[in-house]
Amino acid sequence: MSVAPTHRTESTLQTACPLDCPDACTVQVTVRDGRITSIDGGYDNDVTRGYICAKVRRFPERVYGDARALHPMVRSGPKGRASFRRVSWDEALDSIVERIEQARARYGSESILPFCYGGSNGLLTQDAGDALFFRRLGASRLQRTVCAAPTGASNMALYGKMPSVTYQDYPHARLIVLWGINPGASGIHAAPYLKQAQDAGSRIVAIDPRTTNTAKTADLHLPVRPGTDLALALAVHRHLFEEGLADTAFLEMHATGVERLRERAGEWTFDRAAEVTGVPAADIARFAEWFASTSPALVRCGWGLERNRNGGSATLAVLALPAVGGKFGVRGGGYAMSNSASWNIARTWLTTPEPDARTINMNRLGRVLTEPMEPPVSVLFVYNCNPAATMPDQQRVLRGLEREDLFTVVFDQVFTDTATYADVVLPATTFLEHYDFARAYGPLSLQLGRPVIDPVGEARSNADVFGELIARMGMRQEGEPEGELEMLLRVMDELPEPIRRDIEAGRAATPPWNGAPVQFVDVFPRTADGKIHLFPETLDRETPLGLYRYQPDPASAEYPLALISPATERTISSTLGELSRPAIKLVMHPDDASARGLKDGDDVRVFNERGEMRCPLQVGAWVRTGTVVFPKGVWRKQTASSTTSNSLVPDTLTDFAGGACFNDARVQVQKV
Ligand SMILES: Nc1nc2c(c(=O)[nH]1)N[C@H]1C(S)=C(S)[C@@H](COP(=O)(O)OP(=O)(O)OC[C@H]3O[C@@H](n4cnc5c(=O)[nH]c(N)nc54)[C@H](O)[C@@H]3O)O[C@H]1N2
Ligand SMILES: Nc1nc2c(c(=O)[nH]1)N[C@H]1C(S)=C(S)[C@@H](COP(=O)(O)OP(=O)(O)OC[C@H]3O[C@@H](n4cnc5c(=O)[nH]c(N)nc54)[C@H](O)[C@@H]3O)O[C@H]1N2
Ligand SMILES: [Mo]
Repeated sequence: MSVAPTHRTESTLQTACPLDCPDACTVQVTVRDGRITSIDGGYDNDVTRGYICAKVRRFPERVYGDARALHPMVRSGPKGRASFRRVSWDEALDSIVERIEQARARYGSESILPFCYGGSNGLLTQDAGDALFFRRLGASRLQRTVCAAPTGASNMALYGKMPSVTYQDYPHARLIVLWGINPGASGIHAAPYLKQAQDAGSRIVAIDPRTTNTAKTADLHLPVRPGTDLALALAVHRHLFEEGLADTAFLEMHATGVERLRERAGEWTFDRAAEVTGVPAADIARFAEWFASTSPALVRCGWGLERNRNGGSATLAVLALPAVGGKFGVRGGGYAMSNSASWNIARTWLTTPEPDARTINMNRLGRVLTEPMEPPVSVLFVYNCNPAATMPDQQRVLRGLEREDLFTVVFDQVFTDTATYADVVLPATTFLEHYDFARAYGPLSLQLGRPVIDPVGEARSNADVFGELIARMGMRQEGEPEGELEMLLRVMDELPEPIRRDIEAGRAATPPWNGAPVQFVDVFPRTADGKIHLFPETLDRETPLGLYRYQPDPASAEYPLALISPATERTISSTLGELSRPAIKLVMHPDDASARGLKDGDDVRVFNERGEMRCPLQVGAWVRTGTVVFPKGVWRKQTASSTTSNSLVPDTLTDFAGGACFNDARVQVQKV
């Protein structure tokens, strides 16, 4: 199907960005003679307002860059050396089907492991044909826990993931708590709303070990030690309960587990929290007093606080604050968390039950591939994901990918670090070459993304490729959509009427409540009994020490520094990591640097018992002492050691929900 104008012409076409970001921008793409020349923000979207982030403005460099996967390839040399020969789609898919059949015959279907996560948030590119294919095969089920597992489980247990406050309502708040989130990089369209709020007299509190640009402009910055947010949140709860500031009338009507939470918060005086978090007790007290006395107050919970051993209880305690403080029921009050589950978009053909299969936690990929397992994983099918760069315990992951007896398929747009280890590489279209539905999770919107150019090379979309694999394996069932266009039409058919009309008219559709629901006015907890569960018993049973119990810092005398790896404006996870950029540096506080005789610009070795990474050092006071920073999403080619921060990250799991503990890496740093 050709979509691009074939005559010599220039046109500006509108589509939507489906990358894993809360904003889901409307974008305008200029296409000249069938080639993209530029991409920028669209205007048909109140939140995008004509601008987009710098990284997506560079997206044409990905579409036409040297790293682009243009044709199917099969391995022609030793594993991990990136030597490939070009083959036809037929040959590539035949070899995949053959290896899948062999694996099933020899070990059973559970020896096949699909591996996917954040490549695309669209409704056609994930959890669609891919889910049908792997479920029907009876493949192992992937627990997709690398991100948002603790925040998601907390939001679900407390509130049944009730829709939360959207960007548009931030200006109504009089106190905004930015907890472990850096909107300046990870969702830039929140910025104007935050500024508007501050201009209207709202206070902003930033809780982050780094002095980000957002923290710099905040009225109060609490630079907590990584992994200690639980102590801080419980100290605020204690203050509310002890000082008679908890909204007991509201809690009595709407919440369960109040006493259990109150009891576990009991030991967390401001002094004790100060000791653990490294934040002065007076600042904690100021925060607690502001929170208690201000309405509307909004807790904007991010993801930075979940990526550690206390991530479950910490996000639970943080998200519970608006309930205990009685902050619901007014516009701008309550909490803001991912809104991706806010509206039920049916994809009915996907819900047919399939046979059960074992589950595998993706954060343990290295172990899964290298330790004995019954049956072993013998086919790994990677798509929408770059695990060699993004999963914990990188060295172990790489050792697993090196296994000669492992058959690895990598279906991607570019030759990622993971593709280096592939047996078959399948070229994928980008969002500028296929249809998809982009769902925002900061604001609430749904848009149809359309191809603005023909597929580059022989790239094909997920929907088409998984559709074809289903057909080739003889697993197609009557009446289900096959391939991208049929799936697109089916989703459209199943959309509720007003939303569908907006989408057909090319607009960003907002769900009910005009896209800005007020919690406890327009929306209520979606838990089974409609209550808020402040002490979810099932999570308590799952948690080794029990809920709300602080697990101490894993630092040792040998490895005293906490290494965190936040999002940057350069990449989205590791997507766009192939593009050129200045040398990537480890950031360290001046006191920590001088204690080690290090100075700005030194080449350093960052190491622990798991591995090491070499890179230049940047000395700066915008990170707290005891903490060092190296960005997430870095590709191996970008460091002197061909390893990234993930080589130092343990594959331990969060206290509940099996999340990744990226920020529990503890390291030492030396001059090379
Ligand atoms: N530009 C850009 N945008 C992105 C992404 C990207 O890679 N690049 N990624 C997307 C994805 S997948 C996600 S999940 C979101 C993530 O978006 P954010 O929630 O903003 O996630 P992070 O960057 O992981 O962490 C946010 C902040 O938490 C701080 N932090 C680290 N550890 C702790 C801690 O223990 N406690 C507290 N309070 N703060 C801590 C970090 O210093 C960082 O400034 O952004 C999405 N948007
Ligand atoms: N050290 C450290 N590591 C981290 C984190 C951290 O905080 N610290 N954070 C983590 C977080 S928040 C997340 S969400 C994960 C994300 O980790 P991943 O899921 O690995 O996400 P990406 O790195 O964005 O890789 C997605 C890949 O999907 C491809 N892709 C995009 N669209 C399509 C498509 O339509 N079809 C196909 N077949 N492929 C497509 C992209 O080209 C890209 O290579 O990383 C985690 N890694
Ligand atoms: Mo993420």
